[in-house]
Amino acid sequence: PDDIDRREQLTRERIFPRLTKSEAGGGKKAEIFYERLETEFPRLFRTLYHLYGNRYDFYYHLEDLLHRMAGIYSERSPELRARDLNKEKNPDWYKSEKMVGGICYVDLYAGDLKKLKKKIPYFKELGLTYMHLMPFFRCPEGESDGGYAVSSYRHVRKDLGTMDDLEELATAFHEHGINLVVDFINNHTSDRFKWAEEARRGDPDYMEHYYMFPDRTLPDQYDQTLRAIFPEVRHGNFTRVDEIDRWVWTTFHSYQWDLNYRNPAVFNAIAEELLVLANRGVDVLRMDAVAFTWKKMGTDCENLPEAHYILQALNAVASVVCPGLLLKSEAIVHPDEVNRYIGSVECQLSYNPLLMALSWESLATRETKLLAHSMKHRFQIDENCSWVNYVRCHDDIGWTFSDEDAAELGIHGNDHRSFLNRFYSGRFPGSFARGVPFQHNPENDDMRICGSAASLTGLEKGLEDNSSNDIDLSIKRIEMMYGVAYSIGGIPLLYLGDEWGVLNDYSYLETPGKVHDSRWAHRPDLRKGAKSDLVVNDVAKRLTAWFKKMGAIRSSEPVMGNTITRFPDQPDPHLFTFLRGQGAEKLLVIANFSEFERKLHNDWITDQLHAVSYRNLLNGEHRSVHNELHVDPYQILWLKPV
Ligand code: OTU
Repeated sequence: PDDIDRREQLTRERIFPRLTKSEAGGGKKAEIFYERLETEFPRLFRTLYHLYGNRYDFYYHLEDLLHRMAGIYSERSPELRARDLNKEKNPDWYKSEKMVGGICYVDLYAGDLKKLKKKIPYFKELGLTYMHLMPFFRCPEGESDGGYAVSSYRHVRKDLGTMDDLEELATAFHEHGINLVVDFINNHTSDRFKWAEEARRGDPDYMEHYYMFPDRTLPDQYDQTLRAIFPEVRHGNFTRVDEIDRWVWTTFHSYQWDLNYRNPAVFNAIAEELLVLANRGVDVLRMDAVAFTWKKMGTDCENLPEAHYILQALNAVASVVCPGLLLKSEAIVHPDEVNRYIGSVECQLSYNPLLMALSWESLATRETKLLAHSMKHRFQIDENCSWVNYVRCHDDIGWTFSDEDAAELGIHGNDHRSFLNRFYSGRFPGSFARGVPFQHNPENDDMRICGSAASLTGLEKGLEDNSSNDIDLSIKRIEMMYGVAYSIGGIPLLYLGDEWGVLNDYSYLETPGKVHDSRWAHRPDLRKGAKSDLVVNDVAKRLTAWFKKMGAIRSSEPVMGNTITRFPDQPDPHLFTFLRGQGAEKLLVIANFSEFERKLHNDWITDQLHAVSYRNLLNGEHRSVHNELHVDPYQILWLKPV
């Protein structure tokens, strides 16, 4: 056997006898734990060995981790263990057509966790079975990066409720067939997290939980090759901690301290937080900022191999203690890198930032070639994994398409980004968008775009100009873009508020702690629901009906679930088309990204569907293939052979 096999075997022989049945809950319960551990140990050992095998205390930390896993497993409720078993028996559950996602802020959407529970009937009307609640954990008062600076995973922010409320909500969600999705922000903690507080007091063990430097020598060297994530906020990636005379690594804001994963104690501590949280009833953890967890001098410290090992090790840990739990990666980086986080032993789910960005790109150019070309060779992922397809979310839109893909079509990546930024910030002649620039970097003129779906698709401008035609086009753009996300394959994600066509909220400009972060333009207070000042009644009615319809159709069409997606060549430059399924179970989606009526030749449609008549599921229209198919401006068709 090669070296690593032997080391794994020896480690097993040495450590396993030191674990007891009783610490894993005893009896049959413990047996299940140890069976899973037997199966998953090889990959757990290998990933941790890659990360920490050269540390003098590797075996100590490995044993410590296994004890913690057993202990937390012993506390896992019978209900959640039954849920695990059920999901193990139906490993494709998240690929089902029944999966429809929604996201919202607990405070901005409902007020608190208890009130959010009352929204379940509405979620069900929309067909939602996957609810992502934005971070609701304890965080510093004042600025907290919208909750992404966590001060404790064991406490809910006071005004939002308690951990018991969270558990109650999870149980209620489960009773109604809804999976609970929660953020796990493990690249950094807030500077008020217990570990950071101890570090600031000078405790050497906790100082090693973070990257600390006595002076600027190393920080200056690192800074040479690091990207500025929030260049409008500050320069450099390090923050001074006066109390201990140190510089700490802070990729994002100065109050978000990056965790030092070179220290195995950090891995164990984070794994414990993850498992304890999972025991509250979370079904999916959205792994925040996965690209940044490992640092290496001379690199941009993004997407390093060790960042993958960390996720793989966490995946292995979860698969022993709470195998029902899925990890979803949030990697808003180059598409090659996005896809590397996806795998059944890493993250089973991933945001699809490329589909998101290129949908907006096509909407601006009215041409779908970059979208179609990119999807053709990048959409296909591990068959055990699934995309989460979104149009808008709480973050900015970054143009993270591949320059190589663009160049193949004669598009210059950076010039094109600059065009898109001008288009979506409303500075390009004829633009319908009312977006807000985000993190403009004067050094390279880079920026990202904020704004609600409605404002970015022209509703805000249409209302300003009092143009019912423009208002109508905006609604159609929203319907069409979400229509793609709902049908392309994977879990669609509705950013709640978009189903009312909520406009940009400019009140952040008068709010201390928000004024420098234009992402608040698309994070409005939605507690008044469709009666909010940012919502136009008729628009909301039309859009809500559309989302309910899409949810219902999707959930009842197995072809929308666990089937393949293909992107056959298609002649019209304004249409984006794809084909779901195989054999008799097929669906052809045609989306018009332009305000021009398009015609599609029947031969092409027959070639795809192998049928002479078909029905558009979205409006019930039957057609026979004997003349050209007319596609209205911004129309989307879900065509099923009949
Ligand atoms: C994530 O996003 C979150 O989604 C943001 O809301 C947080 O502010 C941030 O992490 C820090 O926790 O910079 O603008 O390239 O784009 O991880 C969004 C990846 C972000 C980053 C992404 C990050």
